[in-house]
Amino acid sequence: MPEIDQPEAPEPSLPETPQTETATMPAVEEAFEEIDVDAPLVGIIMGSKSDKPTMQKAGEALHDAGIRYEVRVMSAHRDPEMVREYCHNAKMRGLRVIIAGAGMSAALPGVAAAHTDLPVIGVPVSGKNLGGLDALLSAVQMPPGVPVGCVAIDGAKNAGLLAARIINC
Ligand code: RP5
Repeated sequence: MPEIDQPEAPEPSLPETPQTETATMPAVEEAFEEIDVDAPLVGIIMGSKSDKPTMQKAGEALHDAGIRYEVRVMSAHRDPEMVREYCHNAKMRGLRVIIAGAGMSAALPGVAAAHTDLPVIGVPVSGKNLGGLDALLSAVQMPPGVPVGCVAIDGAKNAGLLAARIINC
């Protein structure tokens, strides 16, 4: 095929950037650097590593809903200071919901709710004794003023789905 001579295109001229815009760019970049777009929206906490197989279902539900989450092991009784600090800072860090799972009458959901005004969803984890009834009562029978939403014993999947609904409201 014969080559067709193209008329030489004129050099594209860049629009002049106003001085003010150039001057403010570093400030804008700095502001954007401070926004962590990957920050988690849900904190999944649990009283022991032994709760992980049960609590994993909450993470799977959030993953399927496209909601970022983080997972931490902290016991209301063994690490009370860590729980206090985590829940106290949760809202400021951008978390919107806390899912707290614990077995026995470990009280993690209630202790979490005592240190944050974020919605706390309790997951009673079944243990070797009492089939999880102890954990269920410790989450569901909270005294007035310290609300904990409680799903079924080992109901971590519903906790994840409920957290997703709260976030998508
Ligand atoms: C609770 O005690 C935990 O949430 C766990 O379900 C239960 C037993 O903990 P481990 O002895 O397995 O660490 O605090």
